[in-house]
Amino acid sequence: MMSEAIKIVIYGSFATGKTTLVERFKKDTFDNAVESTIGAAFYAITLPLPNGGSIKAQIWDTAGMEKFKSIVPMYLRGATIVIFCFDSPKLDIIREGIRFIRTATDAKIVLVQTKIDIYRANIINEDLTMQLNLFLERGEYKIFYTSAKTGHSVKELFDYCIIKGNEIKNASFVQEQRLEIKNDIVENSKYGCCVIN
Ligand SMILES: Nc1nc2c(ncn2[C@@H]2O[C@H](COP(=O)(O)OP(=O)(O)OP(=O)(O)O)[C@@H](O)[C@H]2O)c(=O)[nH]1
Ligand SMILES: [Mg+2]
Repeated sequence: MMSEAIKIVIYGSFATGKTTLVERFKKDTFDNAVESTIGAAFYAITLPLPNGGSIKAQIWDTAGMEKFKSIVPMYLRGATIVIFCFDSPKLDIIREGIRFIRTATDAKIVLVQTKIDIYRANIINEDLTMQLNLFLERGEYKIFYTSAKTGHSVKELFDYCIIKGNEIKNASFVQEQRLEIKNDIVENSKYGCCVIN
């Protein structure tokens, strides 16, 4: 319906695996010694659809280093989807991250616990798992558990984000069209009223 690319922003603390995740999706590679991101990196993605069409996405991979924190909101603005990455599933880190994202955008937030190949073994604390699940249900957050090392759930994550982002964008486009038509009707009826008087 729309040709404009959807904007997806990857957000998360230093070394949580944001760049490695998008590199796995884009190039199907895994780099043990990837360099820390400076500012942000940009990826253009085209997702082919089974019906022959395609969806274009702009993916912004932001820097997690503390010194870049002040410029991250600039990238978050105008996003349709924010992929929020964390490696350790601590509730206070997740809450704080969501608060930070919300200062810049009301985009849909998709949570991603990265490095599941190493962190899975650490989630033996049942209390923490229960608290996290409750929090996710209440906030209706979608969560993916990924490993860029093994490739686990990486394609599923990006496919979901691109397709969902496209749906959200199309829905808001239809909403805007409706508003424009409504405003036109109001304007015309005002004009008609003046002519009669
Ligand atoms: N075992 C394992 N290591 C990973 C995984 N994803 C990333 N890493 C490693 O974690 C380190 C940090 O990865 P990056 O992708 O640079 O993290 P980042 O979030 O982009 O970091 P900044 O750009 O500094 O914010 C690298 O050494 C990666 O190889 C994973 O799924 N499994
Ligand atoms: Mg990076």
